[in-house]
Amino acid sequence: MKEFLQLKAFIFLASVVVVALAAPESCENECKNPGIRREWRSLGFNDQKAFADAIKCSLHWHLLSWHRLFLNTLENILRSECHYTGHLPFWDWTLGDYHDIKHSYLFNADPEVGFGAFPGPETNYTVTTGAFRNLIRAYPYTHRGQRNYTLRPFAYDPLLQANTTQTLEEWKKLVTGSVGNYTSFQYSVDGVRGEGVHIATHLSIGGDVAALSYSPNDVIFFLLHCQLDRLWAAWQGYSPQNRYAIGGGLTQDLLHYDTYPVGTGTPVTLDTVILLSNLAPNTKVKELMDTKGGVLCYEYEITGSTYM
Ligand SMILES: [Cu+2]
Repeated sequence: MKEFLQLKAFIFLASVVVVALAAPESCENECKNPGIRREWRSLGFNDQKAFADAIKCSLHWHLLSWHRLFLNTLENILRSECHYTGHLPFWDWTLGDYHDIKHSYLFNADPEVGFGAFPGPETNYTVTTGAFRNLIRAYPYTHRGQRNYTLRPFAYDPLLQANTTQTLEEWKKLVTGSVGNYTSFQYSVDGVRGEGVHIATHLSIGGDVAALSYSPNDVIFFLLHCQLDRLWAAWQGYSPQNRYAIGGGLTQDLLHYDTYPVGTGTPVTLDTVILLSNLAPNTKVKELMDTKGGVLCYEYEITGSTYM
């Protein structure tokens, strides 16, 4: 039961991602030249290395938020503090990776641009290869990053495979479903019991990125969440009814989770103010509804799963 409550809390925090998008308040400028967020594979070695180097530079920042503002803030930090001239990359698992996530392109041992091969019990699932192998994570105790891939991470349904959520077919279902109903969309992305692509991806990779309160310890977190941000943007673009749809509540009801999977209590509206500690100005949800408007100015590279 405790584990399930943790999972629910995990889903809640994750849900803040979609609800809690923020952007700085000054946005009178038009977004004429949006930054392009690219799929990792299309970056090429030099740009991959530039990202890896910038991430290593930036990681003295300790951030624990999971939302569009968070990613935008990180992107700004990489560019302003770490001499990074690119934009955040995303990981499009529908490009075939889902057949074998454990051996997918990103998780390779290259010392400069690899995210590290999946480790085994001999290192206690500590990632010992890849560009980020030497990063020490301070939370919740001093350690090197861990991962433990589990194809079937759901205790309540031992046969359910996480990668069934990562197919192109599932992606299209999410983008084209829930028209005009944000709550239903987020519900589908998370799943009531973590069976949606968002939570399933976290849980199957395992280790740090599967942890409720410190999943950003693993750099793959950022590429994973860019992909989810891209999914949301695709859904927003699919129908005019989706564009400014928002929903859910500010309070999580764990006792009636199935009834209120996206929160209850004070409803989240376009005027809800998102707080990101003091890392970014307080921002209203409506300033985050357009990746090329408000305080945001980026778009996603077109890939095989772009479906709008
Ligand atoms: Cu997440």
